[in-house]
Amino acid sequence: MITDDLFENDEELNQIRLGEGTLLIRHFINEYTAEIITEIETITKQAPFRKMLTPNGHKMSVGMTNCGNVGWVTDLKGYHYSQQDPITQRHWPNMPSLFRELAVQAAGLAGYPNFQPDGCLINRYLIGSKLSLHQDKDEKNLNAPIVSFSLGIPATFQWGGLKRTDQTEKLVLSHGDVLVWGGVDRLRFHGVLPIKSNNHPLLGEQRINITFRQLS
Ligand code: MD6
Ligand code: FE
Repeated sequence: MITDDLFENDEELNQIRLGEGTLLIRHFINEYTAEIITEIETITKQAPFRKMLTPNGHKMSVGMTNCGNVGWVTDLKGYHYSQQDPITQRHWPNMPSLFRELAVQAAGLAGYPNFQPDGCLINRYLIGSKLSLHQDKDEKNLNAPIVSFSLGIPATFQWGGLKRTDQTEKLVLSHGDVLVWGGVDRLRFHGVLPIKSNNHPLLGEQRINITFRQLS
């Protein structure tokens, strides 16, 4: 049937293989974004966005918080995962089941059928916020992928290689896009260029990125 074929092609067009272990799925969470934003509002009432200190004492320009069993934090002692929010000394808010379901589904599409996220880092970028080139290597289980949701105004993402000095490709991540990466790509360097002035109908002058991680 023609309509089915068109639909399938459409789905395939939205899936872009960036590397052997990496799949970009454009618009994957589009129809859930309003609900996701409501969940983020609930989470940030309990665990507000804060600008953390890097180990060498720089305040990050990105506001961060977490939900789930474990959350990523940085302070003068280094990067680590913690079950408690260092501001409130309480557990991080629960990971909403919608978040988990969508992240597990995206991981499955990308070829990671056993993804069990237990931590979820939520980043808030205002105009000018950036994230320097880094590797995500604080997770004990480097076999599990990371799943990343983008919401709000677009970002230019830098997608590098396994060495910091490797050339980077630029990639625009827009509202509703999901990026899944693991396997041979798991330790690639990556970053976010300073966010350009823009406005999004649901989030205004903000970009929110949610990354799901499996620690165990
Ligand atoms: C961001 N994302 O998109 C930052 N890390 O705002 C990350 O640093 C990231 O998207 C690991 C895996 C996927 C990511
Ligand atoms: Fe990262």
